[in-house]
Amino acid sequence: MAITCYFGSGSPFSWRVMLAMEVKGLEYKAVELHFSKGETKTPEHMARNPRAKVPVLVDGDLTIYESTAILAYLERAYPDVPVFGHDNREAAQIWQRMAEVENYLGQALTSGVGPIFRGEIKGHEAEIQKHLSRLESEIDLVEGWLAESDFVAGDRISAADMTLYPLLALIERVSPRLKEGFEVGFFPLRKQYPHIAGFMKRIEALDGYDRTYPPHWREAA
Ligand SMILES: N[C@@H](CCC(=O)N[C@@H](CS)C(=O)NCC(=O)O)C(=O)O
Repeated sequence: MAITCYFGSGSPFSWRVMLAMEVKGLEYKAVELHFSKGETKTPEHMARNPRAKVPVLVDGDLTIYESTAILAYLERAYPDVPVFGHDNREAAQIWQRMAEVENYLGQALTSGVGPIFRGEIKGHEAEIQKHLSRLESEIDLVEGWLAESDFVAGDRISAADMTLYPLLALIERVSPRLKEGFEVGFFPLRKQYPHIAGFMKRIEALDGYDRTYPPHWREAA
């Protein structure tokens, strides 16, 4: 087995890489690094990624980090099942959606939820609410995309879906906590957004989806 993926449970960046490998039908070894035990900060891991983050992919003598770069690498190295489209047009659409998801929805999620989980709410309520409202607008946009097609960049699954799904799953998981102190119009996610609900179900029906599911979410369930 040539590919090893170092991942963190619940890390949306790790999850997207694992989904891509499942869709591509690749064999890989998933090695979990526990954030709570400082396993991303060991000298061994920092030699793989000096930023002390996951995911990191090791394929033979290549070590690569940053999830988007990993997705692009997997596509070049293992093109049999494409996840970046079949022609220039599809590729452009997929990259556009990926960038939109990452730069707007992903950013709003990180900015809105980060301070809450770091216990940094006091004095920042208005700012957090602004990010959560921005997040809601982004979710509205995604619902519109999914009203038009089964996946976010057309009717075939792509890297854009693998980028989006783990963020939606995270939003769904953290929403009950967010709604304790903030106005969260996107709760419950699947009830408010039927097209997103259908999309999530399609991803969850993928072969190998279970292997990508964050282990500690399962334990907590
Ligand atoms: N831009 C990076 C983000 C990776 C990232 O932020 N990973 C987080 C987990 S979601 C991490 O490893 N944090 C290290 C830690 O919390 O110890 C990517 O796309 O791979």
